[in-house]
Amino acid sequence: MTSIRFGRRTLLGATLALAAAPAFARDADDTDWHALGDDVRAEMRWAWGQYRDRAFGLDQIRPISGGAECFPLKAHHLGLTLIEAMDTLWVMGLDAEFADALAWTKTHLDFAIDGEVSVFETSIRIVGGLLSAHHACGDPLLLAKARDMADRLLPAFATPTGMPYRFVNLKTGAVRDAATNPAEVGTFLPEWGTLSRLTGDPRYHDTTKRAAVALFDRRSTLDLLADTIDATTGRWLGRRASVGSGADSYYEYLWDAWQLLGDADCKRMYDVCTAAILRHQQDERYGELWIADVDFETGARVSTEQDELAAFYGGLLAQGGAREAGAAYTRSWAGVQHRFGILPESFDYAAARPTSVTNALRPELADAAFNLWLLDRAPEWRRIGRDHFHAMKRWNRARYGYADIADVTARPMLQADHCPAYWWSEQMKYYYLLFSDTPRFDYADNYLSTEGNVLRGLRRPLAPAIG
Ligand code: IFL
Repeated sequence: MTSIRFGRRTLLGATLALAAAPAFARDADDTDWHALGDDVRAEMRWAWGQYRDRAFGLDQIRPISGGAECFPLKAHHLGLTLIEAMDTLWVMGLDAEFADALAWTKTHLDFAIDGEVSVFETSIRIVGGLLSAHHACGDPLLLAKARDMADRLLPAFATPTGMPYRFVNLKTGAVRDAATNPAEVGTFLPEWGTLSRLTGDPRYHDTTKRAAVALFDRRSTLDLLADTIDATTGRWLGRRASVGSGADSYYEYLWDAWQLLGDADCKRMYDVCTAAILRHQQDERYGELWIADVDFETGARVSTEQDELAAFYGGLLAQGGAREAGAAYTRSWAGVQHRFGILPESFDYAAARPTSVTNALRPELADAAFNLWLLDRAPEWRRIGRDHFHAMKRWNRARYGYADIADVTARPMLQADHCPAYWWSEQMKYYYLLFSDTPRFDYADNYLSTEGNVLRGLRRPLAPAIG
């Protein structure tokens, strides 16, 4: 893998940029990290209390009005927040709250609904959430429910290429939408490989690996993937190579299949894709590293806009061995955080301005900071996570929970009445693990999915509070 080198001019640029950054970016590290971890736990407990009182068993609470909304089905609740929250509650030692969620899941969870869901979203959130809760407490019913859901998603993979349709009906198995993207083709193996390991049924692993390989086999001569593809014909429908929306977790899961399942094919595919991304997409400006969108066949730059979703990518690069590039990319995003407080949904690094000013309560920068910290324990990553948490507490906290931001450039920031269920599974867990040094987590040997679900590394207490 290649890594970037900084010249004198860019180093000078970086120094000037640092000098212009707000004072808190350079604070000496006098933070009481464990007290901060306690604060994260207290916020989780408070938000859970709001959800329990107003929306228990519903998919997502509306944090400003106290109402609720459905997701991933359109007109039926599956208790998504509860499923996403479970392993976070567990790792925080919120055992009574975990027990409530578990009891609801065992009594009420039913997937035999005549409605369609996104295969990708439902897998990372529901299959993954149930598997991580199973990892926490060992209850066999959680595994059975995860398997039931995977069985309902399986018909989507019955295409000539093995790449899945985007939507499937949970009851009838009817499928829709063959025009898909790398993330929705290849973000399955860690959860589905775990399912195969736990059930002894190889279909889950084999089906989802076939899909990931089918996409890789269609890479360009530059070893780049484009952003849209037809799952039935295998023909590319777009030309843009990106690490942002629609592509991001494809690369993450190639690495993760190696990390969690020891899959050497996936490691090789990850290395090939990453070498190409670093060769063709790195763009160094003003002492910052960005990953440009390029044409997948020519390598020509097509955009200097970055999705906020790509902010996770520095953590992945570092995990995969490109530590210097991963750290530099994460610092670029941290600079945007220092400037706006909360990252805008997309940002043009050449123009140094947001191209979308919303933020859907996103976890990606905290995710990268956590992964970098796991690798080297450098305090700078904890400080990025701390600033992310403090800004969230300041701007996203609403009457009944945490809310999206409609405009990160407004002061005060404008909130939106939405709390995505990933909030319960992702940043709250990343912050807590980053600050608390909890004995419930194995910091040396662990695996967190793209949704923050812990599939390896939960440590059960000697005398479990939960049976
Ligand atoms: O569902 C979340 C997950 O991290 C993902 N994409 C986006 C969501 C969070 O922003 O893979």
